Formats: sequence, C-alpha cells, structure tokens
Amino acid sequence: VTHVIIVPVFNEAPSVGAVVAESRVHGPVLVIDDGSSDATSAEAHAAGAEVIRHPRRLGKGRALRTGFAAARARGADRVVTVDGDGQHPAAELPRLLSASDQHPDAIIVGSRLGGTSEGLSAGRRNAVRVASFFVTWVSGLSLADTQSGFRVYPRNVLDTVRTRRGGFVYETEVLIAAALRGHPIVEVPIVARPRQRQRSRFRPLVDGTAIGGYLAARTLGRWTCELGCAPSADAALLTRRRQTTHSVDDRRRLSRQRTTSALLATLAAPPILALVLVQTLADDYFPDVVTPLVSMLYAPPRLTPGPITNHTRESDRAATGLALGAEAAAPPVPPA
Ligand SMILES: Nc1nc2c(ncn2[C@@H]2O[C@H](COP(=O)(O)OP(=O)(O)O)[C@@H](O)[C@H]2O)c(=O)[nH]1
Ligand SMILES: [Mg+2]
Repeated sequence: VTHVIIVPVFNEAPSVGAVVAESRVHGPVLVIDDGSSDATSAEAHAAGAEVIRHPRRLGKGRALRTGFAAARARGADRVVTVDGDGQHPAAELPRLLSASDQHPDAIIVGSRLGGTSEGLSAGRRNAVRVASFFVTWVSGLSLADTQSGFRVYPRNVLDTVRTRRGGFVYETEVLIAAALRGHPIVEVPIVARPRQRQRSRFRPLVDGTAIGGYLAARTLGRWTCELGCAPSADAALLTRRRQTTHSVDDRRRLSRQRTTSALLATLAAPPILALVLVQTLADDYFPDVVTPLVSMLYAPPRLTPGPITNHTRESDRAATGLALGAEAAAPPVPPA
C-alpha cells in the first residue's frame, strides 16, 4: 500500500522545513503552499518536499483537495495529512499507518490527547466540545477530536465521499459524510506539541462561524428527519446503524433520552456559542462560567446513553464499524 504525506500550509516558513524533514522518513511529502507571502515554499523545497503552490490563499479545504488530487495522480492508495506548524509529531505517523492497515476502509484521526484539551484555550476547548456534540448528533459518531488535521484517508473515501466545504470546515464535513456512507472513523490518541508561532490561524469569528453554520444546517436537517417530515437517506443510514442488539424497549428509551438531550443542546446553542465566542476573543479577562455549562449540556454520554454491556459494545463495533472512543467511556445510566 503506497501513501503520500500532504502538508497544507499558509505562511509556515519557520516550521515547515522541520515538518518536511521529519515526515520524509515515513514517505514522500507534498507541501501545498496556499499562496504564502513568506519563504514557506523555499523552506519546504529545501527540506526535500515537492511543492505545489496556489497563486493566492484559497483556504485549508481547497489546499487539501489540491493535495488529494496530486496524490491520486501519483497512484497513492492513501493520503496522510499533517499540519505545517509542527504540532503533529511525525514519530506518531507509523501508529496512524498501522491503524490504517488494520482498518483499510477507515479514516484514521490522530486525536490530541485528553480529548483536545491539551494546549487549547478554554474557549477553543469549549467550541470543540460543542462541535463534537453536534457531529455525534448528526452522524452517530462519537469522537473526541473532530478538528484534528492529523489523519489518514484511504483512497476509496476520497473517491466516493463528496465534499463541498472549504477552509477549516472541510475536516468536519468529511467525517460526517464518510460516516454516513458507512466508513469507520478510528481515533488514535497522539500527543500534540505546542505550535511555534504564537497564534492559531483559526479565526474564531470567521472560521468558527463557518463550522457553526455548517453544523447548524446539518442539525436542522437531523431535526426534520427526527420529526418525521422528510426521511432522508442519511436518517435511514443512521437508524440502521443504531439497530444493534438492544431490545425494542431499550431502544425506545435510549432514543427518547437522546432526543431530549439533543433538544436542550440545540436550544441552548445560540446563547452558549455567543458566550464561547466572547470567551475565545477575550480569553484571560473572562471568568470561566462557560465551561461548566458546556460540560453539563454537551457531555458526549448524553447522546450515547447506556446501559451498554461490553458484549453489546463489541457487537456494535462489529455491526457499525464505529470507533467507540467516547462511548466506551460513558457511564452506564442507572435503571429508571
Ligand atoms: N492551505 C492553507 N492552510 C492553512 C490555512 N490556514 C491555516 N492553514 C494550515 O492549517 C494547519 C492548522 O492551522 P493552525 O493555525 O495550526 O490551527 P490549529 O492548530 O488548529 O489552531 C497549519 O498547517 C496551517 O498552516 C489556509 O488558509 N490555507
Ligand atoms: Mg496547529
């Protein structure tokens, strides 16, 4: 199985050389320079990468697509994506690839240890948790880190899963789209390093709103099918996926719990996200009243209530191919 490592970058001259050098040990590296105005291309090239350059900044999603097309043209069976800021240690790459060997049909996600909490500000962490909650609600996936850019994509996922979104939305969109097509998503915990430059390129207002808008649209779609108005193909897939080994009564009860949690979470989302945004923009000046609210309303077990025995978990896994990371950690719900 051949792979190509692609690195989408915008103005990462200080770090991209080291990223290329350490990644090259594990395979050919293709850097997509998204119209950088610094020496990114030159640094990447000097370190031994092939470089494709966009004439101007088109966003991370477009850069990834350029990379995927180039990897496909080079006959790659799978594509590894690594951020150019040095946060993803190449030493973890063999673990991601071996997970991909075991699950050839899955997207492998290098999940930042501790469910994205390490090295993230409270605001960013809350935003990721709210996003992950709605990703679970619309797709049935329970993942700790839906925003990690350290991944392995099998070629058949790239060939069959249609995506339209750009920027930082791509990574959320592709997970949901792939899961609804029945591709497993497998998380491999990794330890992320601190970034070298001080600020994230993620702009809370612009990029956060784009992801929020995308998830809001999907959530709306999910509610329409929940209310029975427009049973979509997605809903059918999701329902089939849930028909595991629970009894009918159990399934009804679990589904009621899930719906109530999702309803609360949906209604609370606009004010909570406004608070999260203020918290992100004004980081240290804001007493953290938001985290407890987010913990209460957006805890992953609220969408994946038990009781789930180990036996059921195993058969769930077999039946759905889902990575059950967060689900496995869910405490069993006491009998009613
Ligand atoms: N191609 C491209 N890459 C970008 C853009 N913005 C950020 N990136 C890259 O996406 C990766 C993740 O960005 P980063 O700022 O580290 O985000 P964070 O670590 O999630 O806060 C880095 O490799 C960036 O260079 C962009 O507009 N275009
Ligand atoms: Mg980063």
